[in-house]
Amino acid sequence: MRIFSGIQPTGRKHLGNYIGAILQYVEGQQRAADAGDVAIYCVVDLHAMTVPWQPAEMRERVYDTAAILLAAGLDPERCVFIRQSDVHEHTELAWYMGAVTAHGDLNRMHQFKEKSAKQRDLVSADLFTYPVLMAADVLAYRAHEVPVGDDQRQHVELMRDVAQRFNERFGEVLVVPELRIPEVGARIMDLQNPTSKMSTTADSPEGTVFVLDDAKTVEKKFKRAVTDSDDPPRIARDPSKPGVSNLIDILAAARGSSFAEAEASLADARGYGDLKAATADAVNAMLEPVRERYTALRADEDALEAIFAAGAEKARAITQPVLADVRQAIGVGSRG
Ligand code: AQP
Repeated sequence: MRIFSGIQPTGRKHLGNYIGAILQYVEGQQRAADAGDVAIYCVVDLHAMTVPWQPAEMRERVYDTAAILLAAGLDPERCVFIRQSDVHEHTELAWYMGAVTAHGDLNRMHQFKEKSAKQRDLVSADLFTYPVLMAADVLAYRAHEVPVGDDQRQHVELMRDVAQRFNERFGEVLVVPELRIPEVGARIMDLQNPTSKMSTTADSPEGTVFVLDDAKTVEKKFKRAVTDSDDPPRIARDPSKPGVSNLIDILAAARGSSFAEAEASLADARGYGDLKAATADAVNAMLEPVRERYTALRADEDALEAIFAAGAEKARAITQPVLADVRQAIGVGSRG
């Protein structure tokens, strides 16, 4: 059982990224190893080029993200940890996958619609074909499982269609991967606007909790979280109570418990203040050790580069034979 997932390089990974993706990565590296296989995790710098970026900052943000992931518990000895641009098979396979991707399907992608609407100068072709590169990222490893948050559901469905179409036309060369969304915390919402997902680009500094926020800032953001005005308060997951439901989800994910356990633990709460305080405490308990480890890891860029170099070598040992099979199947390159 092989796992692949990618994460964008920003220094400001938020609680949604942490709960929806990073916690799953840490759990997945052991599960893959127990099954005699491997998990591959990738900092996707090429995806970060689909919207305006600063060349001087790109590497810095990659190091920031790498240090957050390692601080969270990724172990480069137990998983394959790479920077996307180091493994050229991703981009080569993206070209081949483009040949079996329908333009109309790309046009339907919600993320393209949302992100293209925000661009002032240029809506790049790369923003449009982003899901093709994402498909190639996964398919190059014949991964079986893609752990992501709920917002990536449509992209993973597209990658499954692409793999199926390729296999129907050229033979069973690629593995059709499965989506894996966490049971608790698949969609963490903005604390100030709990009907929108917590997001890097939402420009909601008070509603977004960053992994590297200090404990006081985390407390303050939860204290100000939008909940409800009903009296007496009702601490329950309910579609009519998005703010309260979101806090219960975060509390459960941060404690590693079920929703029901998180709700039950607040049965004697006097008001939403107790829910906010309990959630802030649980989040700080989860993130404090990560913040501590981050500082030491981020300080040593040479060590981070060495980890990427070793990861790329392990990655290529998997991707090169897959690319050779793909080239053979589609009739490009030498006879082999
Ligand atoms: N709010 C969320 N709840 C649960 N999971 C989430 N993810 C993102 N937001 C939430 C998951 O995090 C992983 C990495 O996402 P990314 O590489 O897209 O990183 P990002 O660009 O920093 O994340 P955002 O906030 O999703 O960006 P924008 O602002 O562009 O929308 C993915 O598995 C994702 O599902």
